Amino acid sequence: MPPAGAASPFIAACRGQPASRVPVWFMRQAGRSLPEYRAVRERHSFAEVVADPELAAEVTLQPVRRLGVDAAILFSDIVTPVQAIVDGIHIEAERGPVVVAPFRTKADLARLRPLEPELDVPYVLDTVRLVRSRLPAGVPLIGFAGAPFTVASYLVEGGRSRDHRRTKALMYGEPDVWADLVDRLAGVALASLRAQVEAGAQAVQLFDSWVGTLSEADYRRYVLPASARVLDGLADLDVPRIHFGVGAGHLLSAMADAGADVVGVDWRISLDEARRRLGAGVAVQGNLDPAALFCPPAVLAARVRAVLAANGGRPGHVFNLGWGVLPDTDPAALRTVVEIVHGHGQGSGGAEQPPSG
Ligand code: 1CP
Repeated sequence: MPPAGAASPFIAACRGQPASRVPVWFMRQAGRSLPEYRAVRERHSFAEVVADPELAAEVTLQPVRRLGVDAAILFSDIVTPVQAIVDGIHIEAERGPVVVAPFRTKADLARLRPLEPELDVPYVLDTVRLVRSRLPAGVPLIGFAGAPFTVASYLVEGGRSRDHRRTKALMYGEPDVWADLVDRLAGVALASLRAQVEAGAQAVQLFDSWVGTLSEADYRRYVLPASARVLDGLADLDVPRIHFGVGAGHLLSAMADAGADVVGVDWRISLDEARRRLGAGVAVQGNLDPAALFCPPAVLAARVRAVLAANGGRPGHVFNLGWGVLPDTDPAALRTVVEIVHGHGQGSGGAEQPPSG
């Protein structure tokens, strides 16, 4: 295999190296904001798309074609691997993952055996291989997994939750059961990510979407060891590891300590402040508010430039939203963001020069 994305601005930025331009991709770039995705979903359920490598590869490539982003992200879901080994997990279009019999006791842990990716989720790996064979040169594929805490929250709550009360009750009240649960989920995420990289993924993102609900002390005690097992377990594969949470500004340095090369930042703190918290040697990803895509073009453009200015031209910035693309976003606005980011710094000495004036 050629060196992972040797000529890719995305890989360079993930490694903190100067890039030919600021790279940009969007979390949830495949999905309901794109008419061509909705057309596929009119004929197939979400589960059908994920389980069919041709359909999943097509949907993964749609935003690359339409938006000109610098990376693709595998079309799948954070619960796809556990769905393959636990009965009664499905995804509802509006609600997200639903677990018919939630995990509440020590006895439930027996339902979580280790993942054997080539046997349990062969369609995911076939999708990775298909996408890799079809992506334009210089556009890497990002593989992903749900982090142990966030996947555990779906298993314990039975679905989405506002306050994560049952998850926290288990975590605080039965720390041994909790530790066993997140350790098993770390094993699932690690096996899935290693298999995705072996199949051709050139970077990985660990999504810990709901972890911002914890204090730093509880994060370090109850979550960090499991997430570190996933991220450290990928170190020998030499692919950039991105670690992301929502509302997790207070956890940034702890999330970097878990073993990330890049930490995703939402819009609640500036990239400048994020860099102060992360220290040298960690790249940043983010952090335009997805709601900005609903603003008039001049307002959107100003907000994109403000994100670029907060990074101040430093290497090691992957432009992204602070969270996923909202479903009714106009794809033309996403395209505008790509054009502004790609135009930034070009013709005035390169993307890595601090803005003048
Ligand atoms: O570009 C892409 O769309 C990539 C594929 C992708 C990814 C990376 C999907 C497809 N889901 C995810 C990750 C994911 N799934 C996360 C982490 C990122 C984030 O926080 O946004 C989470 C929390 C989920 C769980 C999930 N799956 C939800 C959220 C529910 C909740 O609790 O708020 C939803 C709505 C789903 C279903 C789903 N997964 C993906 C899509 C496009 C959809 C929408 C369903 C559809 O089209 O029918």
